[in-house]
Amino acid sequence: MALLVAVPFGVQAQNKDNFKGRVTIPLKHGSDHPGRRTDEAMNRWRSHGLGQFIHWGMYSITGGEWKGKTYTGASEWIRSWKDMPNADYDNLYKQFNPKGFDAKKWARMAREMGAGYMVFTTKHHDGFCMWPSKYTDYTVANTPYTKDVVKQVVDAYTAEGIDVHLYFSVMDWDQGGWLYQAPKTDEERAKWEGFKEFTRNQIFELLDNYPQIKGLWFDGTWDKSWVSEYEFAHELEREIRAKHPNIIIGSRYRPDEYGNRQYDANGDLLGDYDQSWERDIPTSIEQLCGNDWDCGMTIAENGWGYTKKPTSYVKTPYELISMISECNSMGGNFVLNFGPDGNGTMPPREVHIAAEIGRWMKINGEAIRGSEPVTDIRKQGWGFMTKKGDKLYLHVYNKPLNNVLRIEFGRKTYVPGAVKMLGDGALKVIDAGRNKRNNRLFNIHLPEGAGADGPFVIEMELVDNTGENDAYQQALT
Ligand code: FHN
Repeated sequence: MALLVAVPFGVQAQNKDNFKGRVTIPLKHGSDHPGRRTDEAMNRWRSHGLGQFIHWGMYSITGGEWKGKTYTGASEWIRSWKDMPNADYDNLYKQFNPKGFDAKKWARMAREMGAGYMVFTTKHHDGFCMWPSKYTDYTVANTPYTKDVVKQVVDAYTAEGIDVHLYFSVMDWDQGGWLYQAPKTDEERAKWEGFKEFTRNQIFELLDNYPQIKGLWFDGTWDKSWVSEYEFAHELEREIRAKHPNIIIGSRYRPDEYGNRQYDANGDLLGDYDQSWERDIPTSIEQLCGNDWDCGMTIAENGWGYTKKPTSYVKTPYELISMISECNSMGGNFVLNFGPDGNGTMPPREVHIAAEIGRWMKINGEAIRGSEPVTDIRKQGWGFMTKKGDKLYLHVYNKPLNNVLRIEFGRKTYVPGAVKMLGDGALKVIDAGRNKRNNRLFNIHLPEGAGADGPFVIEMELVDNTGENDAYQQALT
């Protein structure tokens, strides 16, 4: 039975680190579906395992530099830098004529990398629209390029079998109506109402123009102005879902009536998946409270748009591949961001990373795509686990020095059937007895050169052992 308690305005939600649903308070604008969506569209999203994010806009022209100075913040935020005059930024679109842009080439690269879906920035915080929106002049139609970028991306990726989700920033620095605080004066209220209508129109324009998209990826929803619009945002979400019933919308989109974002006041997820793991990976699956989630990751330390010279550490393919395994071992999708330059060209360092990930995914992708997390086998130090049906996948990142990999199964759970290395041959497994908990231990003997080429995956058939009766007779201690 629901326990009714009065919660003052401003009460914070139990967040993802806290216990979920300790008390239940009546919410008009809380989660619409506590628990995971299990329809076909959501099952498909969940099965992707790996996605691609692309940030492309007018900030890609500057690439983190202006008039010989380097901006050390996230390059797509350069307009907010003191050394970048707004007027200069706002006129960049007059130069936008990306001769190197070939959406089909990007889509092939993403497919080769093993991405099942992609997220594309239709409009970032600067308000520039990469599609010819009829609700503003600040669009690609008014650049020398003139052509609809979003359409080319949607068509090219869809043709490669890659699902497209459209990124849309609600915060819009170009529109005079955008506010950071809730409107206070009549004049502000009038402008704000106009802005809300503009936002609604643009979202429906995207749905009308590109009906084949699978999701909307909202951003820029953190300011008080939007957070106080829980009712409007909820109603808009209902309208979006009525128009596009299977659409996938993350937890960043709308708050509840107490101002909670991502999770409502009852600790239930606001949206179809947890979008709060940006550039971050949970330390345990328990933190996710059973929710779907994704991890959007930058290649550099931070910054999503093109950077001529990265001012921070650039992750290696090895590190990124390990994140793919790690996220999937906890049931999440890993979405790696790419930032093409103003000419539409992918930076060679990012092309290299995509190719290296693709090389790994070609051999090991079956341990990622459609995989599920493993919750009934103890996590072990050599890496991560995923599973699919009766197949267990051991993602090995820390190869034991003796070339013998140990796996421990709980008593009356499983024993290994056939074991092989993906992309290679069968492996010898030795029954290594039981430990004091009467759990079963098995030693997998690795070939000499295992790991020379990077992380590898072992596929193990799981054989049911629930009927096992024998147990080691313990001495009393
Ligand atoms: O401010 C943006 C940032 O530029 C980037 O677009 C990321 C992508 O998830 N979202 C915001 C920060 O959370």
